[in-house]
Amino acid sequence: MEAQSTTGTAGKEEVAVGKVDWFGKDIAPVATRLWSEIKALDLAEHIAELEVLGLTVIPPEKFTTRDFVGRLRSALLDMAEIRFGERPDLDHGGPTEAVPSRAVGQMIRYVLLENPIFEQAVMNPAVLALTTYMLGENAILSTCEGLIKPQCDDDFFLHCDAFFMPAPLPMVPQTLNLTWAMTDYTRANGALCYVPGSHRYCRQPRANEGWSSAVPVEAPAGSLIVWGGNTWHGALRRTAPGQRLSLLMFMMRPGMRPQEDYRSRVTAEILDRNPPRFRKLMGFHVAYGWQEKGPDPRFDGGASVGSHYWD
Ligand SMILES: O=C(O)CCC(=O)C(=O)O
Ligand SMILES: [Fe+2]
Repeated sequence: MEAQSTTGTAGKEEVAVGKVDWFGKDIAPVATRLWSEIKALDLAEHIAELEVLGLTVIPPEKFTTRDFVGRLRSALLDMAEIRFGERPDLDHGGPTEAVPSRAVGQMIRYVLLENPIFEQAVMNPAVLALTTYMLGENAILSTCEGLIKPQCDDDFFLHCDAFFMPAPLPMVPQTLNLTWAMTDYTRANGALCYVPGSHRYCRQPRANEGWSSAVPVEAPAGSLIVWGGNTWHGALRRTAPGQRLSLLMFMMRPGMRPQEDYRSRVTAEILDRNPPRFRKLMGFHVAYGWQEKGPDPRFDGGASVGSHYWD
């Protein structure tokens, strides 16, 4: 079908066909490219689970290797040792025994720029394809952090990751959590839990609401657990000895404010060794935050901006 004018105002020069304004981008090529990626990576069933249930688990053999997961786990343990002065003992507990909020565990913050393996984790093709499907090609990385969870007495409360957003939340997700399990997720190990279908409520749960229909997410080490920003989730208390370890990658739409600031500290070397999508994850296409001089010309002042679902 031939492209139509977007102005339609009689007597005015109409926008020329082929000359695309920011908000009139053609979605078809993006959708077609995304579908090819989804098929090639065998993710269609996971997309369906995200739509119907609000959460999906990608088994390790579908998107990674045992070797990569082993190296990622060691890199996270290295970071914990650097930050907390002692290497966590995943089998018997360890330094996180002292964390104030044991129900959620201890975060190992801002690890992305410390080891290239974390860059490779966020650039994993399945991570990117699911991010594009849920948040578009312009999504940014908000956090890349480790989480160590020790034995604890309390469940971690149900919530959805739509922070600073009042209800009703948009049905289209605004954030995406991709949690890479580094140890087995079982009930006794303090697994994540979630309420199937809850993403359709488009609001936070009220206090204690949802627990009667929450289900544990049991998954072997190496799995990628993915849920959108509307899905109600929490975590079960860990009754088994030892600690749960995971890598949390949290993505958001580009107009939102990332929790971890990478753009001011990512080096040219790191940018150069990664494909262009990495620059976007760091937010280099978002000029927001300008001062008297307006948008910094080093940033893309709008050419990347689109209004479509998969922009
Ligand atoms: O991994 C968990 O136990 C839950 C953490 C959480 O709420 C999150 O990553 O958004
Ligand atoms: Fe959460």
